[in-house]
Formats: sequence, structure tokens, C-alpha cells
Amino acid sequence: MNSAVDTISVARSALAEARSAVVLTGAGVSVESGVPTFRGAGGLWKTFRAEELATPFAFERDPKLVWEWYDWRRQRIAQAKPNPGHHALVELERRISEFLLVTQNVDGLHADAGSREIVELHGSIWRTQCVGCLEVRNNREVPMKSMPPRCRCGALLRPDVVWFGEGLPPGALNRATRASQKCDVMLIVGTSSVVYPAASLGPAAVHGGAQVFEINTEPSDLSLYYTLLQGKAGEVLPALL
Ligand code: BV8
Ligand code: ZN
Repeated sequence: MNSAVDTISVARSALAEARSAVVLTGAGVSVESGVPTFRGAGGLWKTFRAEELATPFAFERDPKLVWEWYDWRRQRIAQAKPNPGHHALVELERRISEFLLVTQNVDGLHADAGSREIVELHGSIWRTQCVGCLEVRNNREVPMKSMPPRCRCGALLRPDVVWFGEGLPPGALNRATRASQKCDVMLIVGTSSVVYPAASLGPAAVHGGAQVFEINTEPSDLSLYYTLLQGKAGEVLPALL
């Protein structure tokens, strides 16, 4: 097992020499901003698990319950500020000519921190989509004014996020996959690598010949494919600059 110090210096020099880099983030990068992860202790709401509520069936069955969960998350995320991990990724984007930030998170904190080239694989909690006329709108109401909210056309609004069993936005997934296959370096930050197809981007990068470093407080499902820099995103990412 390499000592932490020299894996950090290996990652730092790989980034310094990189012409192109991709960063894949998950809920762990927002933990130090106070946003609970999906599968950690904070992932529970009342007695439900995320996988039970983040589905079209749950919404079909009880749109009000699902919206209560999203409203609760929106209220927590509204209090959250980007942390040193988010800010370090903004600086990294400034330094590397071909840079893409691919996030599974729906909290919008990367954009708040100033990241520019962002792919949101799973949508955004700050947008709604009408189930009738499909109109997508930004919505920052905290708390939601009406539950469940309705569109001007009268149909129900849903959060503009990708639920389990739903396809990812094709453009987003294609852009993320292409960038992963051709980048020199990939950082995988704060994700349990349980959810697909997002988790397949790391192996795609390895297959494309990239050096892939994982930043996580503990090993993930796919750590054996990567070089693990064990620690908090808010501490390790700034140390890579
Ligand atoms: C699809 C948006 C096909 C919503 C999310 C069996 C049955 C049914 C489905 C499947 C199945 N097997 C596989 C599937 C497919 C399924 C899937 O992968 N399921 C998993 C659970 C097995 N995938 C899908 O359904 C996807 N769609 O496949 O569709 C299809 C194709 C074409 C056409 C039609 C259909 C859709 C998946 C997207 C689901 N939506 N979110 C919302 O947010 O409300 S996923 C959800 O999980 C979040 O986006 C989250 O980001 C994502 C992944 O979780 P993580 O980000 O990794 O967070 P997690 O809590 O798991 O881990 C946190 C990590 O951080 C940990 O490793 C921890 O150690 C670390 N950490 C903690 N603190 C720190 C830290 N790291 C660093 N620093 C710290 N301080
Ligand atoms: Zn509508």
C-alpha cells in the first residue's frame, strides 16, 4: 500500500502534466457542505431509503410524499455553501486546457462554486419538469409554495432529476463517456460507485489509458481499478493543486 503522501504527489504531477482531465463527483463531495449522502447515515428520510422514493412508481403512487422528501432536501441544500473541495475543482478547471466536470449530484453546488464545463448526469433539484407539457423551469422556492406543485397547464410538476429506472439525458451521458475514454487523468470523488451507468465512466477511463485517482473517505465498489487517495474531498482536492 503506497503511503498517502507519495500517492498525492503522483496524482499532483499527473494533473500538472495532463492535457485533458475528467472529474466524476458524487454525494461525498457535498458532505463537507452539510448535504447528507445517499447511502450514508444521512441518506434516510423518515423511514424511507432514497431508492424507494427516487422512482417514477413512488411519484405515481404518492406525488405529495415524494415532493415532501425533495422539499426537505431543497431546504437543506439551500443552506449549503460550496466547500474547499468544490473550489479546488474550479481552480483545476482553470489550469487544465481540456477539462470536464461530470456530477451525479443534483445540488448545484459545483455551479455555485464557479465550475463552468459541467455535465449533470442525474439532473438538478433546482429545476422542475411538467409531466403534462414537459416544460422545464428553474424553481428556487424554499419551501415549495404548493404541494405537490402544478404547472400553468394544470398538470403535476416533478423534480427535473433522473430517477431509478429512468434513462440519463442522452447528450450528457455521451459527452461524459467520450471525455472519459480520451482523458489523460480522471479523478473520481466522493462516490460509492454503486449507481450505473455513472459508475461505468471510471472503467471507461482506465480502458482509454487514463490514470485514475479515487478520492474517498473509504474504499468504494470499484477501488481496485483506481489509485485510492483516502481522505475527505475538502482536504485532498486542495492538496492536489
Ligand atoms: C438506468 C437523482 C436504464 C435523483 C439518482 C436493479 C434494479 C433496478 C435498477 C437497477 C438494478 N441494477 C442496476 C440498476 C440500474 C440503476 C442502478 O444503478 N441502481 C443501483 C442502486 C444498483 N440505475 C438506474 O436506474 C439509472 N438508469 O439504468 O436506466 C434505462 C436506460 C435507458 C432507458 C430507460 C432506462 C438511473 C440512476 C440515477 C438515479 N438517480 N439521483 C435524486 O438525487 O433524488 S442516483 C443517486 O445516487 C444520486 O444521484 C447520487 O449521486 C448517486 C450515487 O450515489 P453517490 O453519489 O455515490 O452517493 P453515496 O451516498 O452512494 O456515496 C457517497 C460516497 O461518498 C461514499 O463512497 C462515501 O464513502 C463518500 N464520502 C463520504 N464523505 C466523504 C466522502 N468522500 C469524500 N469526502 C467526504 N467528506
Ligand atoms: Zn405543463
